Amino acid sequence: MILRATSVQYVGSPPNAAGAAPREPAPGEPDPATPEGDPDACSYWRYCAIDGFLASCCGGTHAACPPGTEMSAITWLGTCRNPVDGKDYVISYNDCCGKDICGRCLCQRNEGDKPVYYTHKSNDINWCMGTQSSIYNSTVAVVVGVATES
Ligand code: ABN
Repeated sequence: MILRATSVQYVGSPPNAAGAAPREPAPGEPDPATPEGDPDACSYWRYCAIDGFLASCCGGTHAACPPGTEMSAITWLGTCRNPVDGKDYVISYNDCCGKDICGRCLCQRNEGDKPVYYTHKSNDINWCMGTQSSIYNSTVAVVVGVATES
């Protein structure tokens, strides 16, 4: 004898049905609406090696300095993994210079950071050098390339 189910009744929402409310992301799992993360949050993937105030909280974006500041050309580089594609990217942490310290969204993640006596490997340095003003305001995180070796 062949039995065929012709209909199923669910109590509450059927699993994975169109229109069903999406489930909450598990701890550590990216939010499906913003899988890359939130550029205003210190946990954002590009900030893995940052030490500074997030420019995105200070009138700029994660990649653009706040109006009225100048981006330093001399910077500190880090390597961070993008959770969306699993690739490692070289990130340039340019300081934004020329306006008083922002004071919002201090973010210290420090991956790969070395003591200041290894100047070129330290993020604990005011990189507002060669800029019109040496006054530090905030920091951006610009992707400059894909890391090919570890
Ligand atoms: N690179 C950010 C920063 C600025 C001043 C002092 C320490 C760190």
